[in-house]
Amino acid sequence: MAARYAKLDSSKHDADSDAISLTQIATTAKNVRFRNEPAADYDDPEPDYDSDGAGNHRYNGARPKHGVAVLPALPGSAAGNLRQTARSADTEHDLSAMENLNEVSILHVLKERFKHDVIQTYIGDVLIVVNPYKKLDFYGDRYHEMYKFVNKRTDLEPHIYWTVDHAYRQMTDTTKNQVILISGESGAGKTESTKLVVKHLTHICQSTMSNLHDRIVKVNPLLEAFGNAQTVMNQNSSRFGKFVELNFNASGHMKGACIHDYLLEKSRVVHIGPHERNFHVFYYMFAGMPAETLRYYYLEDPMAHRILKSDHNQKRMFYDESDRKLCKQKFEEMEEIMGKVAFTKDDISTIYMCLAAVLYITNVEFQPEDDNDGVTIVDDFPVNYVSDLLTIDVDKLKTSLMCRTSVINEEDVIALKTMEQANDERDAVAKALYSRLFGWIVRQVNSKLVDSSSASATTSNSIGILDLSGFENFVDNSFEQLCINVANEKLQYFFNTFIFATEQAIYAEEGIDWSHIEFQNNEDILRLFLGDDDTAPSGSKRSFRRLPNMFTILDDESKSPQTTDSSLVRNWSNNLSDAQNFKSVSGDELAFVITHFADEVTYSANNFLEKNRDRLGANLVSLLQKSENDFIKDLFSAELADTGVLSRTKSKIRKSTGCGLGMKSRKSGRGSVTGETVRKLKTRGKHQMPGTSLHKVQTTASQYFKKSLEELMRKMRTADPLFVRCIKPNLDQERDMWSDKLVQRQLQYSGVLQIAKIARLGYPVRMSFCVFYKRFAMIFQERVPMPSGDACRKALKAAGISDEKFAIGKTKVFMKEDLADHLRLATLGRASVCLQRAIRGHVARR
Ligand code: AD9
Ligand code: MG
Repeated sequence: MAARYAKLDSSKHDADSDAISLTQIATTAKNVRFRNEPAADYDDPEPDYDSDGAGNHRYNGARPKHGVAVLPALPGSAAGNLRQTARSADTEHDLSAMENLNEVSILHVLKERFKHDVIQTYIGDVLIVVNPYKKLDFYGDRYHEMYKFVNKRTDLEPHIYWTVDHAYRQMTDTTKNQVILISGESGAGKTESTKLVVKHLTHICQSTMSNLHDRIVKVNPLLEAFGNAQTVMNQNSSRFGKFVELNFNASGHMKGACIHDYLLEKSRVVHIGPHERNFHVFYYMFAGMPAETLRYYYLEDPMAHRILKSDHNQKRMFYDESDRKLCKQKFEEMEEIMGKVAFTKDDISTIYMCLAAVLYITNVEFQPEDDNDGVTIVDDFPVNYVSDLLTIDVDKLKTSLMCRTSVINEEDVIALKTMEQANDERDAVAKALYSRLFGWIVRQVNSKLVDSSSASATTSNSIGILDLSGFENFVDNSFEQLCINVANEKLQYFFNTFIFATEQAIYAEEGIDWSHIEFQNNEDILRLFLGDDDTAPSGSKRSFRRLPNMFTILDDESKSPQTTDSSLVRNWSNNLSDAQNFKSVSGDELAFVITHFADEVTYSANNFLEKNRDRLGANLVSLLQKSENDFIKDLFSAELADTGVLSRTKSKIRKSTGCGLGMKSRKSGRGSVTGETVRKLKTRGKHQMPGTSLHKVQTTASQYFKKSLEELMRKMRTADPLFVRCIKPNLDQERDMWSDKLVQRQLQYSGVLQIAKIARLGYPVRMSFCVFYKRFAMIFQERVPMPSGDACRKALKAAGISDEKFAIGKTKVFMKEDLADHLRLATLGRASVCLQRAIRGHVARR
C-alpha cells in the first residue's frame, strides 16, 4: 500500500535528503494501524465489563467489523487504488457522510444503531453518545488497547476512547491544552462519559507517580457520595459541576490532577422536592455505619431528621431492603476510599461530626415569642448538641439563631428575627456547613492527586474534562435550576461559537467560497441573563453591559429590604419587556417563563431574593469563627463570603473534637434561657425593626455564579475543545426504550443537523502554506523558495486530487479529512521506504 501510494510524487526525492529523522519514522510507524488489518480479535467477549449479563447486543457475534474504514473514493490514479481497501459502504458511523442528510434520516440512523446497542456516532469530530441505560461490553481493556494511538478516526467504530486518544495526541503534538466538553441534559450520561474519559486517559499514558491513576479513578465515588443525589431525572444526578484537569509533563506523562467544583446545589441540604432525595452521603451513613457509631453521633433514627423527609417519604428512609443494601455497600466503598486516598481517622470523624451538625441544626424549631415580635427555640436539645459538635458557646448560638446583632455608633443593635428569618438563617448555617465541607473534601482530594516532586513540577499541558449539571426542567423550577440552565446556555454558546461562528468567519476571512449555515443562536438569552461580557461583539461590550438584565436586576432588588419576590418579577417584566425569551404569567405573580435553547421552562421566583442574598448572619459567622475546633474555625474564616458556588476553603484539620460526649440530657426545656438573653441584649442598645438588614454586605449568589462561570469560560477559551453530546433516549431511565420526540428535541437544540452539514461541507484540516509544504514536500514537483497558494494548488492538482477535496485560502490550505489522511499515509509510506533503505545501508556498511 505504501509503495502504491508513494507514486503520488516520491520519485522526485532522494531518500537521504528527506528531512524526517529515523526516530520520527520509527515513532510514527509504530502508531500506524493499517485499515485492512484483521479485526477478528476485536470480537472477543469482554467479561470484565458485562458482568450483569446484559450484553445481548449484536457485537457478540454478528457485529460490524471494527477496523473497516469508511473512505469515499478519491477520483483518479493512486488515490483511487488506495480506496480498494475500503470494504464497507456503511457510512452511518459519521452522520456528516450520510447521503441523505436531514433531521428525519439522522434520527432514523441513531435509532437503528441504538436498537443494536451501537450508541456512539460521529458527526465529524463531535461524538454523539446515546445513553443505553445498561452495561455494554465495549469499555474494557481490549478497547483501551484498540483505541490507543488510533491512526485515523474512521478506521474504527465511533468511540469515546477515540475522542480521548485524539485529545492526548493533539496535546503531545501541539503542546496545546485540550478540553473535552461533555454536554447533555440531566441523565443523558455526562458523568458516566467523564469517568470513561478519565479511565481511558489513565490507560494510554504513564504517570510520574505511583498509584496516581488508581487514585484519580477512585475518588469519583467519594465525590459522588457528597455531591450527587437522586432526582426525578436521574438517580445519580450530579448536584455540582466539575472540571477535571489532568496535568502532564513535557514527555506526556500524567503528573497530577485537579478537580474544580462549581455550583453545588446546597439548597438540597435543607429542602428536597417530591420524589427526590438529599445528598447520597446521608443515606449511606444510616445504612452503613455500625449501630454504636450511629449512637455515638446521636443518629439512631433517620426519620427524626427534617431534611431527610420529603413530602412523599415521611416514614421510611429506604425504599426497600435492596436499596438499604446498596447504600450500605456504597458506605463501605466510601469509607475505604477515604482511608486509602486522602483522609486520616481524625478527618473522617470530623466529616461525620459536620454531617451530624447539619442534621441537627436543621432540626432546631422556632415558635413565636408570646410578648413580642421575636421567636424562641422549641426544644433545646438540637441546639445544645450542635454547639457541642461545633464547639461553640451554646448561649451565643441560641442568641444568634434568634436575633441579629450589629454595632451602630458603637452601640450593639439587636434585631429580633421573624419566624421566616430565623428559619432561613438556621438553614443558611446548614447549607454553609455542608457546602464548605464539600469544598474542603474536594481540596483535600486534590492535594493527594499531585506529584509535587520538583522534576515533574515543570512545564506542562493539560486535558480538561467538563461535566456540569445538565439542563433541567422540573415541575417546580427555582433559583438553582435557573443557574444550572444559564450555565448550560453558556456552554451551548461556547459550542456554537466554536463550531459555527468561528468556523464560518475563518472561511470568510480566507476568502473561501462558503454557503452560510444557519444555526440556533442563543446570544439573546445570554444577554437577557448576563448582559453581557463575552457575547458582545468586540468593541461594544460597554453598551451591552449597561443593558438591563435579569441578574443585575436581581442583585439590585436583593439590596433593598423593601422588595419581595413578586416585586422582582414585576421589575423584570417592566424592564425586560423587549426580550423575546422572557414572559411573565398572568394570574401568578411569582411565575415566569424562559425560552431556553433547550426548552421552555416555567420558574417560580419564590425565595429568589433570599437565595440570592444567601446571607449567613454576621454574628453566626463570627461565632463559628470563634469555634474551639480549628477545623470549623478555618472553614468559616475563608476569605470569601460563602455562596456555595465555588468554595475556596483551604483548611487543614489540625484538631478534631470528640462528638456527642458530655451530652447528658436530650431535652433541656424550652427556650426560656434564650429569651432571657435576648432581653438582656436589648437593654444594651436600640431595638431595630425586624426585617431590616444589618448583616455586612457580601457577595450575592448570582455575582459569585457569574464569576465562576467567567473563570470556567476563560479556561475553555485557552484550550482546543473537543465535544461529546450525550443524548437521553427516554424519560423513564429504562434500557431499550426510545422516544422519537425526546431525541428529536435534543438533536434540534444541539444543532446536530447543522453540525453534520458544516462537517460535510467544510474543510476540517487547515495548514499554512509553509507547514503544508514542509509536511508534504514529496508531492511538490519542484522546490519552491516561498510556498504560496498557487504552488500548493499546482502540487495538489498534479497529484490528481480533485477540486472538491481542498480549497486554497489567503494564507492556508484547507483540506477534507480524508485527503489529509491520504497525504499523511503517503508521507509515512515514503518515510517507511526511507527507513528500509537506511536499515539496508546500515546492514551493508556493517
Ligand atoms: V446529571 O446532569 O448529573 O443529572 P448525567 O451526568 O448526564 O446527568 P449520568 O452520567 O449520571 O447522567 O447518567 C445517568 C445514568 O445513565 C447512569 O447512572 C447510568 O445508569 C446510565 N448511563 C449513562 N451513561 C451510560 C453508559 N455509557 N453505559 C451504561 C450509562 N449506562
Ligand atoms: Mg452528572
